[in-house]
Amino acid sequence: MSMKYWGRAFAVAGLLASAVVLAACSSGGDAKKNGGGSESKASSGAGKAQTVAITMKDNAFDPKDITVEEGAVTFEVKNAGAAIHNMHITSTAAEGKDFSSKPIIEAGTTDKFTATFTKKGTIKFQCDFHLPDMVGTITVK
Ligand SMILES: [Cu+2]
Repeated sequence: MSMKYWGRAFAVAGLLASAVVLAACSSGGDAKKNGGGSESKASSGAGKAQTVAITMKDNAFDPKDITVEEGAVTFEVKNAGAAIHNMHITSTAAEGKDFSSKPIIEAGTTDKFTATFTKKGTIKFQCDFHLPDMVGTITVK
C-alpha cells in the first residue's frame, strides 16, 4: 500500500515540476518581448526619462522657454528653417560644462543629444549663429 502511494505521489510531483518549468520558459519569453518594446521608445512613465522636442525656425526656438526636472534630458531639435542653426546650452556655470547639439544642424534635418542637469535653476541656451535673437531658457525644477 505504502509503495503504491509514494509512486503516485512522485509521479504527480514530476508533472507539477514539468508544468512549472514550462510556465517559467513561456513567461520568460514574454518578459523579454516586453522589455525590448520599452527600450525602443522612451516613455514618460518609466523613471526619469525626459524628452523635449524643439523646432528651430529662422530665427527662433519653439518653444523657447522649457521646464524640465533634474536628471537626463534628451533634446530632439529639428531645423524647420532655411538657415543653419544649432542648440548650445550654456551650462558651464551650473554644471561645469556646456551641452550642445552638433555644431551645424542643416535645414530640414534633426539632431538629438542628451544633457544632464543636477541643480535646480535657470540655464540659457542659444543658437551660435543667430545671437542675440535666437535664445531660450531651460528651467530645472
Ligand atoms: Cu540659428
